[in-house]
Amino acid sequence: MGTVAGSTLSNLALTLYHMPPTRSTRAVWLAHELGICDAIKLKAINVFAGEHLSSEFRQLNPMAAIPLLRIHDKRTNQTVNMTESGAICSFLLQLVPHNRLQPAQNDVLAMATFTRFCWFAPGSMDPLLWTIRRHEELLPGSHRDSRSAQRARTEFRQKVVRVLDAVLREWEYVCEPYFMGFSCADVLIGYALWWADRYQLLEGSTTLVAYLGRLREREAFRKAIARVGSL
Ligand SMILES: N[C@@H](CCC(=O)N[C@@H](CS)C(=O)NCC(=O)O)C(=O)O
Repeated sequence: MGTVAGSTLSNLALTLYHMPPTRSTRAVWLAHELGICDAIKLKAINVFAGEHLSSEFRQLNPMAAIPLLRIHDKRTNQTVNMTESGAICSFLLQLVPHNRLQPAQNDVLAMATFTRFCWFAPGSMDPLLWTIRRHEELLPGSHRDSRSAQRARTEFRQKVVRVLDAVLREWEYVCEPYFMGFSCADVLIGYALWWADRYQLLEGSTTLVAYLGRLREREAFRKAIARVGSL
């Protein structure tokens, strides 16, 4: 991933609609890891109170979901509304040239591993967790399907946990040994594991429990889950 051509941080006004513990936590966590959180205005939005359903917010994001990053280019006076927590993290990385949270572009195997695990979180973890959330917590009782939730639980334990456990049993972070150390992939996957832990999905893996414990101790993570405004 290169840097965003010519668009240095100082040319941009960034506003992130955020509420912990939703997926906007990924973007805030990464921003703290990159040391750029001061350059992003956090706008609290209470999804539990339905603020994301207002017509004002739907105009910004018709998906009625957070995170939403508003990117205003001061030079052209144009604004883009960016959604998708994974994409926002990828964009933030590009704002900080030579950051230490991603491999160099010409390091092919590291890049392949990094890209795979960055997509693994929103692609293979979030949908299972969202199915559990909908069928165990969000939908009205008569619309819940306990078999769908149960299937998602089984798939998470048998597939996701197995894949991550195999790497982290030997290594400290998910992209190792191709890229040594903590990376943006750990933010994306770590967030999903934090969510999965709420559903007791990590109970079979002392490796993943220990990994999540290490991530939760990071200062950037702790800052990301702190309350915003009155939320
Ligand atoms: N794929 C999107 C999903 C965003 C999403 O669904 N966010 C949830 C919070 S974790 C939300 O705002 N839900 C509001 C709702 O569904 O009513 C992403 O990764 O950013």
